[in-house]
Amino acid sequence: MGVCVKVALITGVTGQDGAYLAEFLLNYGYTVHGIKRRTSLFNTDRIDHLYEDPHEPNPRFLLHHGDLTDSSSLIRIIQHVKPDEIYNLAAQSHVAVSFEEPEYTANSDALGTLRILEAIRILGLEKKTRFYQASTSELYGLVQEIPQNETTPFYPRSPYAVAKLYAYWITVNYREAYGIYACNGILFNHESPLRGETFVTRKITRSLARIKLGLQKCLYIGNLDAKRDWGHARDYVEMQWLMLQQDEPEDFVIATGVQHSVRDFINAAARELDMPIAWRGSGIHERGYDTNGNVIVSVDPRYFRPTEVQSLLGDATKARVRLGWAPRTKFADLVAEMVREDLRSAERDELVREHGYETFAFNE
Ligand code: NDP
Ligand code: GDR
Repeated sequence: MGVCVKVALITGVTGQDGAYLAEFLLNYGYTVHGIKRRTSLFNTDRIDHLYEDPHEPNPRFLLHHGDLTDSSSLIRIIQHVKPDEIYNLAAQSHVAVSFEEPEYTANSDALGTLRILEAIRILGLEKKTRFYQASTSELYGLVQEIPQNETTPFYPRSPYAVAKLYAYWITVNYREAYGIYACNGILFNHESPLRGETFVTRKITRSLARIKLGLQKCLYIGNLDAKRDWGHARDYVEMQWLMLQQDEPEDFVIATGVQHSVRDFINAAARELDMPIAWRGSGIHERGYDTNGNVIVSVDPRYFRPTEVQSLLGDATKARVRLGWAPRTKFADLVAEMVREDLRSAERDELVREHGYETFAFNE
């Protein structure tokens, strides 16, 4: 692509969106810096293909250790990198986990955003550095309008969503108070083969692929009737970039405008695997059976949330009209791609097992 001398800093570069965005920006000619957490095992699987040996001259992809809960690391990195654009994608992003770790979620997702905005200010980068905040459709929570757009009232329903509500408003406030070019992308659910294994879509495609090959017996699932507007992460990271290329900073909803239930997703993935499911029972007794009468899907109330977001459907008209953006990937293609990739990795595990080695996979 075209010649670009811009420098971007991505927090959460080791996550699903971080990986797609880093690849997108590198293809565009950016120098990309990423912040990763110190972990006891390597956590760079999603970006290993982008790795450049830092000993080589002029690497364009560089990683730094840092954490959203640690101002010192954020200030030091931002001072060193002096980025033209910061994409704040890092977060404790699992809604169910946020009920178990509410304080940590608030620290990283709410205060972490403030720490970055303050670093921009402390370092005098208000006029240089543009800031993207990964806001979320979870802000709408207990939905008060269908579909949801930029003016729909918020009603967060989890510690995660409440933390993200703070992050949303502190981004707006620093834009208005200090003239920072700061935007919220209110993104609806977006998935991919790189999606974390405990989010519902990936859990479904991974489990059904493993069940198909006899590596797992059953998919234990929570609320089958929850409805989401699911898009592809690859399409959505383009919008994150586009939002920072405008004359004036604004907030945008990004969504497909099409809604499916968790049950629809399971049925679609099972169809891809030629493994039709017959449903019987209801509520916590609902089960899905294969053609031999084996239970392969079972509702487990352990996965219910104390407060649930039952239904989300986005209206991305503003992004379409103002930025010329439209999602490219259809629901069926998203499901097919995720199933295909998870079947490949299940086949790898099957091979390993055939050669006498044990494989182990968490079933969460
Ligand atoms: P992931 O969970 O895949 O990635 C989150 C990233 O944040 C990982 O790199 C993770 O590191 C990092 N991280 C977590 N906590 C910290 C911390 N304290 N300090 C530094 N880094 C941290 O999320 P996604 O890529 O799916 O989402 C990206 C962002 O967009 C998140 O903020 C999410 O809340 C938001 N969002 C996501 C949507 C979606 O549908 N995917 C929709 C709307 C918003 P590690 O790899 O070490 O765990
Ligand atoms: P969500 O995504 O909470 O929308 O947050 P998730 O895939 O976790 O849940 C979607 C819906 O499926 C229901 N569900 C289950 N969810 C999980 N994880 N595991 C299950 O077994 C299960 N069974 C049913 C959930 O109750 C829910 O209704 C995601 C994250 O990426 C956030 O960071 C992001 O902000 C929002 O999407 C938009």
